[in-house]
Amino acid sequence: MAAKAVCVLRGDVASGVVYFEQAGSDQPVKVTGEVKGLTKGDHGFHVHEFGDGTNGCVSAGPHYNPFGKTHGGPDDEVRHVGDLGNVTAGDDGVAKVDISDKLLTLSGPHSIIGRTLVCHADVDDLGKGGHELSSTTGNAGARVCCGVIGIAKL
Ligand SMILES: [Cu+2]
Ligand SMILES: [Zn+2]
Repeated sequence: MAAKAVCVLRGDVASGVVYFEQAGSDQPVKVTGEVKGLTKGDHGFHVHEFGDGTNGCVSAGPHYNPFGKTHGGPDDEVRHVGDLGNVTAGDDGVAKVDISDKLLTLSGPHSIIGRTLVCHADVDDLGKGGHELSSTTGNAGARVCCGVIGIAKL
């Protein structure tokens, strides 16, 4: 069953709109859109566990990790479901998002709908940075914008 979702990211300076699309429950999820107001370079990009914005992006909790894995990059065998790696902003502060991910899903018990998409201030080291936070967050720093992933019209 096809499904579509949308996320409006908001922050003090950064913002964006990101779309999710899945042709069927066993198909990859296409993630497209853009985030603007970023510093030039790479920014960690993840689905976090909770759709809770009561304390800004902080109350979104940790990376969505229903299988109890270690943090990694999107192409790694061992990763959080929410680990989408980095998006890259150009001189204009805009990052184009164009990701296809085989672990995300928009249906079933591990659906990401109702959870929060977060873009970070710093680069996600994909678990390989040697920092104490590498294995949990990729040491990606502050949460510059975020939004709850909601059901969109097909
Ligand atoms: Cu994150
Ligand atoms: Zn992670």
